Amino acid sequence: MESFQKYLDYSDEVKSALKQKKAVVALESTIISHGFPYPENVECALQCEAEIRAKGAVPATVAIINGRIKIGLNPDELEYLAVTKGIAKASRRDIAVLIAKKRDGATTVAATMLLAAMAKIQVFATGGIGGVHREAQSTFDISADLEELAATPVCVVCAGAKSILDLALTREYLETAGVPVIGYQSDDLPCFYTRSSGLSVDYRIDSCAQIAAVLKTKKDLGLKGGVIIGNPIPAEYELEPDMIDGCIQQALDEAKAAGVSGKALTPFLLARIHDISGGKSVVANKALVYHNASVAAEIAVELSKLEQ
Ligand code: PSU
Ligand code: MN
Repeated sequence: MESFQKYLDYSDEVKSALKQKKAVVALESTIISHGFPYPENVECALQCEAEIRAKGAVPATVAIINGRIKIGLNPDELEYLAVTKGIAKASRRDIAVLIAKKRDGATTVAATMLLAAMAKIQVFATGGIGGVHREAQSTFDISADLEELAATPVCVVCAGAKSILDLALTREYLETAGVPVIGYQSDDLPCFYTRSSGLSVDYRIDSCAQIAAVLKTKKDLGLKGGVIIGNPIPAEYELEPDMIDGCIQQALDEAKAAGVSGKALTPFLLARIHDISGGKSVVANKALVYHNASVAAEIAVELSKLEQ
């Protein structure tokens, strides 16, 4: 047994699925504790799990609770992460400290990828990834999610990234890091609330079976690093670009005026966009996350067929 396994607690459902090489999809928990207001956060977490089950896969929401790495949470644990104030936002750098101090942590994309890889889970669904922030040329604010994508072999199904980031620089970073950016039924990199960022993806792939074939090939070749699947928000939920861009700009201006930086910046912007948009951002955010969960489950099911 690898030395890290003693830190991991698997839910019974996830443990038996992994043993039988059945499809499993990881989900992050920062989105629960810091990405949505209550009660939408717990509603979203439960519905993501339902979407994954509906496609015949098993959900594994990842978090750190009382110093234990949880791979698969029960509804009480989801509720705990949703209602408890002050749960740490846990990225790669925080994991060992939180565990040694027996604390709780809501895992970001970076931390969820790395813990999913320890658990041998290859597919992960989220809303949007972190990236290179606007004005990173002077602030150096580049999400640890990108470093993790460079290093850790997990496929991240997302709706691209929000334009709180500099998406063109994020794209350049991913190219340098050797991370394939694949559009699912899309030629363009999605922009979270809207279907296109105006930037292209590296490859468009229209079927989950074909995406699974890419993942299998990459694994067989021993290539390090992740894969991004950009899955655009369903058209009926897409927000009007000028409206949402205005909200994002206002949130960015407020963050600057208030001097918010570091790990607090992304949660601050998400909460402000929610308020400024009068809740419209949350409706769109839920819809795109559910779609990502569903597509991720289809990819995981196809991948499990290739690995039987
Ligand atoms: N983007 C979103 N919603 C989120 C996040 C990003 O639209 O909830 C969260 C994810 O957990 C992501 C993290 O990994 O924020 C990135 O934070 P930072 O920019 O501080 O690295
Ligand atoms: Mn940052």
